[in-house]
Amino acid sequence: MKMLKQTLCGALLGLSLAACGPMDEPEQESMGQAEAPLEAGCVSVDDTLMTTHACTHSNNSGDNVNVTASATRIATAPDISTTHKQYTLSLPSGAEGSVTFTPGAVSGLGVESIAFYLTQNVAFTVVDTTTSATVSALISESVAEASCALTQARVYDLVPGREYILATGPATGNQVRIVHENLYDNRDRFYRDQDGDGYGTNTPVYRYACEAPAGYVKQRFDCDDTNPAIFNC
Ligand SMILES: [Ca+2]
Ligand SMILES: [Ca+2]
Repeated sequence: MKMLKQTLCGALLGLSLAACGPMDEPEQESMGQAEAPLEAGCVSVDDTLMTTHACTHSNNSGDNVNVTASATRIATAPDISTTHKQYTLSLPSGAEGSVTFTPGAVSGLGVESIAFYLTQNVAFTVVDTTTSATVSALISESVAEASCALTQARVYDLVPGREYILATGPATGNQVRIVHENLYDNRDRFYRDQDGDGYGTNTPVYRYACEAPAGYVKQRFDCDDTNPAIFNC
């Protein structure tokens, strides 16, 4: 499926965060996987520009919002849907706490892949308030970014406009911080490296915020991708 390509500052970290927003680009093929909310083969968001972006918010005190989480899983729990924020959740002592989250429509695909970054490896449950069902995480992993307190990532496919309850904890210190990112907002470009010299062709393939697919690299400028002795040209 051909789609209008959109990227965000995740791929353009030189821009100020205040300027974060989608930018139209020419149509591109996207490995035939653009239909899927979480693209096939996307198994990790560690070591991606999106994680770096989330850490930027985590480290910027001006992006921090303090929230007292609800002691019960209710739809009236405090909302943490605003983007480009870090939410510091105060949890009930020794117990879990709940907040609510409603994803915005960004991709136009009817489902949005949302990454929740956490500062602790604690229980994290997402409940759909429409169906009362618990939503399964598609990615649940540790992430490592220098000078960043975010150590965990959980990725879910969620319906835009629908309210979800996020229940987390208990946590050390009765506090956990959360930064959320929309994977579609953080599309990144990779280049096919057929000859394995570490340099790809100059034609980008866009993916949601994921690690590079097998056979693709982030470095382009291979003018002969059939000869590993020729690269950076
Ligand atoms: Ca190459
Ligand atoms: Ca080459």
